[in-house]
Amino acid sequence: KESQAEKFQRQHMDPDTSTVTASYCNEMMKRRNMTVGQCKPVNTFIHEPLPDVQVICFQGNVTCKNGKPNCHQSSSKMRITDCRLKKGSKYPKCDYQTQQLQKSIIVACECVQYETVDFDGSV
Ligand code: PAP
Repeated sequence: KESQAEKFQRQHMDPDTSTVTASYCNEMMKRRNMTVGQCKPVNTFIHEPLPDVQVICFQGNVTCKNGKPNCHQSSSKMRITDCRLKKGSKYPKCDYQTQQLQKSIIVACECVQYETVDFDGSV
């Protein structure tokens, strides 16, 4: 079974893409299996090396949106792409708006290896 850390990487990690096109989210949301059964409404991809994302678990501690205490905010800005389902898009045709941003990100971390398990937002 897919671990929480593996799920985080599938849903949020894309280190090798530097420039995204308008169709990026439509392609990536499908390729990473986030359009199965329903269109995942909002998702962020991170274009930074995995180790640079994992060390966020040792950076500023913040409260998660769900009230848990295990979230961390990156001390530097990261290259990210926000994917947002367009109004009127109907499953199974998942049509996304693609927006490239540079923001500090917030992730949840768990376990002794301090693995990133949840993308909590960007600020
Ligand atoms: P997301 O990363 O876009 O939020 P989502 O699949 O909603 O994707 O969440 C990833 C996992 O992190 C969820 O667990 P699951 O895969 O077993 O369903 C979610 O419950 C979990 N999660 C959310 N917030 C936290 C948190 N603060 N600490 C640990 N796990 C969390």
